[in-house]
Amino acid sequence: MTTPVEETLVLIKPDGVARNLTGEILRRIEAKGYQLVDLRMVQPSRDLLAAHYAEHEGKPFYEPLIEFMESGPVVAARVAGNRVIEGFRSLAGTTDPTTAAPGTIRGDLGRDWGLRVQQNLVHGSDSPETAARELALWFG
Ligand code: RTP
Ligand code: MG
Repeated sequence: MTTPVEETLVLIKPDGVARNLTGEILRRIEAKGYQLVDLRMVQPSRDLLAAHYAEHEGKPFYEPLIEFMESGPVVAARVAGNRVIEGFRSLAGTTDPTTAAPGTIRGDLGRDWGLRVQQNLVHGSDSPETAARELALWFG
């Protein structure tokens, strides 16, 4: 079985940065064996977020999601590894941190204090096409 080396875009969302979890999240990525190829802290513009989340435009959670993502700095990482696109999403856990499995970033570190589902600490690209598009957006 081949294990293609891929790159993915990981974002540490404003809740992760505000809660001082940047180091813990990057530690988990590195501990898995993935490479941090590039890293930057960004205060994302609405235009960048609209492009990033274009697939969700018109959905009920779109506006709250954009507002949340604008609410503070985000750490963007270009991460490389064998099947890292799927692998990072597995490391992150399911979208809703309330039900994400223990051992995952969202399951271990996500909160269940009535906070909104978008406050789920991280983003990871979901396909090679998405990864290429998103890496171009965040890293040019
Ligand atoms: P991500 O894109 O952030 O890696 O997360 P994902 O694939 O697991 O989730 P996706 O369906 O792409 O949704 C993108 C982000 O929108 C927020 N969301 N809120 N029902 C809701 O209120 C809702 N659904 C999704 C989350 O922040 C999710 O990560
Ligand atoms: Mg997604």
